[in-house]
Amino acid sequence: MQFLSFLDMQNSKICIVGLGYVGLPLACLCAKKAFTTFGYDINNKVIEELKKGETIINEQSLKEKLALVKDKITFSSSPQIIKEADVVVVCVPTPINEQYRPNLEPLISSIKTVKQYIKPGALIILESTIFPGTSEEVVLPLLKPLLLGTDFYLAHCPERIDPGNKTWNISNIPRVVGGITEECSKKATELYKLILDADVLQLNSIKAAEATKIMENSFRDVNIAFMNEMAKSFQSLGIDISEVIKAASTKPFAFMPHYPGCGVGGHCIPVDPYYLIEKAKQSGFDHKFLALARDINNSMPLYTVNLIVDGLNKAGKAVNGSKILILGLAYKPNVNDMRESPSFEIIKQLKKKGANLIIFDPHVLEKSDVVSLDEVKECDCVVLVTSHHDFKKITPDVLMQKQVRVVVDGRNFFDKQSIVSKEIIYKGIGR
Ligand code: SAJ
Repeated sequence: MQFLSFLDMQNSKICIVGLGYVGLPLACLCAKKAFTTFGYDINNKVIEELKKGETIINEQSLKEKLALVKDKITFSSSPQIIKEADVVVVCVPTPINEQYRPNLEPLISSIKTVKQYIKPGALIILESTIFPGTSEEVVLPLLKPLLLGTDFYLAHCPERIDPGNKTWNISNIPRVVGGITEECSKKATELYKLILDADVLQLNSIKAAEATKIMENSFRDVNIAFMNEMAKSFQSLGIDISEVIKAASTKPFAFMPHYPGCGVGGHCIPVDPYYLIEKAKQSGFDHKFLALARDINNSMPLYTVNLIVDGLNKAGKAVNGSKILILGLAYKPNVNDMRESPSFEIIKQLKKKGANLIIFDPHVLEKSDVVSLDEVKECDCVVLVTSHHDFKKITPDVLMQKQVRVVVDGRNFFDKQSIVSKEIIYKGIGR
């Protein structure tokens, strides 16, 4: 297959394997850029909804993009559709299991399917987050006896989707690409330069591309852990960490604010470091720092529960029997994604202590006990887990009306002074 040129764009066909929060935006973008675009997913329900121009992904901008191009994408749950494609982009989940070990099953089964139907000479691109070495040690062997450079080409372009981000989207986020061979790298780089309106950096190896995403997200995890440890320290010293972060941020260089919280959720940040930790172990290196950061971040839900215990005790109450309103199930603001959300551990621990819980997340009403805060007439304690914009309307007066005694602010979201001024006990994370 010749390198893709702009003229070839309309002739080349792209199949996206896995139509979740990574694959679906990519399929929409390819269709918008006039590629003949196929969308394949094993979940027939997902396919049926997409054929109607609907998606369970609760992101307005994606829904709008899908509505514009839905008739330009051929959606199917039959892998036969892969046969048509000159390019196959694999965007399937790579979660971790209970023991924090990478679960490559979805990737492995996808590759086996792709192998069965791949068009000779097609370019296979992996966007799923994988540990350095996965492409060469796991994916390549699965594609045997197909011949690299004849039957297929293989490259990795780590996904950088940030659901809900209004500034950075799949089209304008710069990307990095690495292939098994120079030719693989060039083909994949050429492709992304055609699809994206952003810089595309071609790396010298596929391992470098695999390591890039892991570094990006491990960087974020350790910085969050740093702030979580500072928060614990400042809480004991009576220092307001929010004020100190704001102060440190006035330094115009060499400081990058991150924020303490009741836990680190999502499908990337709390997951990706484990990929490197596990892989490095195999080569005899122990990522003490990454592992420590993970332990610190994993300790935050319990730290938050202890703040709830202390706050209620200060109000002369026990958790047992207290009415506690949990605000937020999603792992980050203004989305409905609950993966790895700290809310679940907090809820589990409070239930164990006999709390009477009311759960409310305006973005996850199907898992909420109430559909509006108006339904909550009174409660002893309010715990904010997710800083949804909707919660801005919870003023100290609203708290007073509901006879709230304690506020535990898991994201340092509320105005502490205004709450304290109403003689409501306030516990933040490091403030
Ligand atoms: N969190 C903190 N403190 C912080 C930042 C985040 O506790 O300072 C928590 C959030 O509450 C959440 C979790 O960490 O529970 C993850 O938050 P996130 O903002 O990192 O959100 P994600 O998981 O959607 O991260 C994505 C990542 N993008 C990709 O992997 C392609 C990440 O690399 C981005 O940095 C991040 O979006 C972003 O910047 O928004």
